[in-house]
Amino acid sequence: MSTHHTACILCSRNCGLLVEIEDKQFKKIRGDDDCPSSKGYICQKAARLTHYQHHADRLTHPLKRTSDGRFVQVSWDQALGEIATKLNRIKREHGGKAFAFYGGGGQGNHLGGAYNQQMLRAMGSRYRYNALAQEKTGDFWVNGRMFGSQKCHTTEDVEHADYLLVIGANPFQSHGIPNARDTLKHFKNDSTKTLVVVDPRKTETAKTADIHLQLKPGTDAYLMAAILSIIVREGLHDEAFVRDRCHGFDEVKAELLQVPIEDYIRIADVSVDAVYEVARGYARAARGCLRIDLGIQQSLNSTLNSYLEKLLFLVTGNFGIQGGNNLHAALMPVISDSDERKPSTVKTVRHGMFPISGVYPPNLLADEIDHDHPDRIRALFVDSGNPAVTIADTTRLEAAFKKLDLMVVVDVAMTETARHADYVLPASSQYEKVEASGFNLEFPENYFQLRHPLFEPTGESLPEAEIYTRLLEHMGCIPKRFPILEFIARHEPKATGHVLFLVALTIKMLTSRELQKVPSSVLYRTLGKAMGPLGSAAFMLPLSIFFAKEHKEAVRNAGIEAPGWKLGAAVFHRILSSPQGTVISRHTMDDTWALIANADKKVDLAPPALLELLNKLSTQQPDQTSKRFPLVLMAGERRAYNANQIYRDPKWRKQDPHGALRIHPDDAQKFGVANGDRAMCESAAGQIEVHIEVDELTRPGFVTLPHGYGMRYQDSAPIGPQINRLTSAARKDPLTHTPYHKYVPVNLTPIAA
Ligand SMILES: Nc1nc2c(c(=O)[nH]1)N[C@H]1C(S)=C(S)[C@@H](COP(=O)(O)OP(=O)(O)OC[C@H]3O[C@@H](n4cnc5c(=O)[nH]c(N)nc54)[C@H](O)[C@@H]3O)O[C@H]1N2
Ligand SMILES: Nc1nc2c(c(=O)[nH]1)N[C@H]1C(S)=C(S)[C@@H](COP(=O)(O)OP(=O)(O)OC[C@H]3O[C@@H](n4cnc5c(=O)[nH]c(N)nc54)[C@H](O)[C@@H]3O)O[C@H]1N2
Ligand code: SF4
Ligand SMILES: [Mo]
Repeated sequence: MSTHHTACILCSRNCGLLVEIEDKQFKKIRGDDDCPSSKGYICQKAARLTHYQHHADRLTHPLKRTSDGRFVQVSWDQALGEIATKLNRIKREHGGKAFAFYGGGGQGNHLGGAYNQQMLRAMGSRYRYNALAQEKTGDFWVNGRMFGSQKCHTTEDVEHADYLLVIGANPFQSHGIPNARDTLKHFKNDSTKTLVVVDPRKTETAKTADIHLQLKPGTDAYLMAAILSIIVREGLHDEAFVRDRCHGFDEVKAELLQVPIEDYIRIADVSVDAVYEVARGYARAARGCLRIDLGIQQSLNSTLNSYLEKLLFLVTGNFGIQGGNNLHAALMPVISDSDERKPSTVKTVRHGMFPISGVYPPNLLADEIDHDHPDRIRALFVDSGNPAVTIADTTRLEAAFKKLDLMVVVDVAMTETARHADYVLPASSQYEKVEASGFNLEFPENYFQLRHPLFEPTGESLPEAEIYTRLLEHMGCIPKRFPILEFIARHEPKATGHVLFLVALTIKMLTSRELQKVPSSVLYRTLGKAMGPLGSAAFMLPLSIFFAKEHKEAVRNAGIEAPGWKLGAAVFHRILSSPQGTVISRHTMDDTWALIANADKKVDLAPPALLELLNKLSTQQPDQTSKRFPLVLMAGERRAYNANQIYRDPKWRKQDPHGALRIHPDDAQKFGVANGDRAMCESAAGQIEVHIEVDELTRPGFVTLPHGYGMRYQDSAPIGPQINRLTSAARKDPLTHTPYHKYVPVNLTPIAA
């Protein structure tokens, strides 16, 4: 039996864990008090991680699909050799645009991203599709317009807030904020703190709130516009803040003064008095904080919602303060900047869509594969994602997969997506290799945790660093050996802070444009070799150097000391030697302003495209139900026993085995269904069978199905709802193409027992 530091990989919080292992198994899993961010906290899901590490659908060998549709076991050399030949041929005959990559990292595995992104560069393609463009790209696009870069990502200092407004998020179940349940309890028990929840369902979070605005689904833009209008009309905005720190307040104010407050509140169908109380309470709070998530990002007006949400904390001056919303530093960039106004922007062939933060919307993937243009997508890599279940319109996507010349899936498990692939490549699990999460979105302190391997790899599985480096070798994109660099990496004394290696590396890279496309693999095959089991993290040396250069003072404030340029190497070594996680920068509140990308360090409150969206709100149709589809389905609710597509064995669940459809008692009566009944749920895109759970907490007219079901375990039928058979790729935000997963008009018919 041995004890190790590691982390949970089930959501973006990545809580630190202390685990006891024996016989290649987790024996005990608990929260790690030494983890600087979670400090011992965990939720009930982490204790079940054995169901991720060991299950019957783990991949153990590379697989190839034969002409009769079966998978046969092949050697790594055969699989990678054949894939390399096919990729090189596709590139030669059709150019890089024929290649697309999906995924690249889940909730806890972002090291692999440094390796798989090289595939795009090697193929000469920009088409990286990712789940972030199913949720957060509206937010990123707005950040680009307001702060000057899509990399300027906002975070919330919930812990220190005295007034917390939660809109369209259920942190009790989904987390996303530090130690969510403890933090919410804190709000409940402290009479000086106020919690407001805006949600059509009385969620676990809403139950702890002082005020719950149980609005009509899809009407948040009206509600937020009304709140903002009250604030400016009553002069509750922060005059000095909008004058000194922002541009464009007068234009926004003029627009907000046009808002018909009471009409908009009526559309949201909540109490007028309560809305005034919230507007005044939040604006007057010393430390007002806003937490939002999918409830507004995956519903009607999602890009506008992202704008209004930011206006709320900006016009009230709840930005750049303790207990407010802030920007943050990041060591490993999960979000990049790809302003579509740059001439170098590559648009998709069929829809002419540009990337946001470097990623293209999953909603368009099927269309971009399945069309007649010679530049269509012909080869697809999927890594760390299960799009066959998680992208809108499953049925359409399955048909599109059949049109591909080559489909490769890199995963730890036989997924619904892998079943469509030509080659399935087994990755070692996140506890069998060195791993890390890039979701370190914290301010003023920033953390990083490099998890060390706990178990031997399952079967012949390999870490992504090895899979992609070998594939690039087969493709002829990288030599197998770097004798000089390997020698220096092995023999350079620690005291020089890697300077000899870095000089030699720079000279080598300058001599070859081909090598510049695959820098992570070069580092992996050189410095990585000298790092033993942590070798895949070698590419973090240059990242640490950039980080230390940009945030010198904050790094020193975190207690990391080294002279001059050696500070970066010191960050790198602090990370390598802290498997429990470590603080890497400690900022001052004022650093928020330095993180703004606009040259004058001010925020643009009135980007024309966003003002126009606000202006057009009055012409929108706020209710998109119809006689045929009278209910609004939230397709994808976070519950106690779902965790994206990470747990596959249904035995991990202690409740809700069917992933029931929750429906208000009045609706249950109206539609002739009762607890435990089966019913057919139908949308314009498709239909699925569901189990009924009558639920007083939801709003009449609003029904919910959980996210994270629909997997086939050991070739079973899908377990629980495949919700994306009900969603349509065409129901989406017009600008960003993010889906309206939380607003799917449906009908329900009972199935006779
Ligand atoms: N248990 C669990 N936790 C998870 C995950 C998981 O699968 N399971 N997944 C993780 C991931 S990838 C993500 S992105 C996050 C998402 O985390 P959240 O966004 O917090 O989770 P959801 O349950 O999808 O939606 C949040 C809330 O939006 C509400 N909502 C629906 N429609 C509307 C609306 O029109 N307006 C408003 N104001 N609210 C609305 C729902 O009732 C719900 O309570 O969760 C993460 N955490
Ligand atoms: N209708 C509807 N659809 C939704 C949502 C919704 O609310 N409603 N939510 C959306 C959101 S917010 C998200 S984030 C997505 C999530 O959807 P996906 O990104 O498709 O799902 P994940 O669970 O993140 O996928 C993780 C995959 O990575 C694999 N994996 C685990 N560890 C490793 C590893 O170390 N290496 C490799 N190579 N693979 C590994 C797992 O086996 C799994 O197949 O779903 C989206 N889809
Ligand atoms: S699921 Fe999220 S909140 Fe729960 S233990 Fe894991 S990382 Fe922490
Ligand atoms: Mo997500």
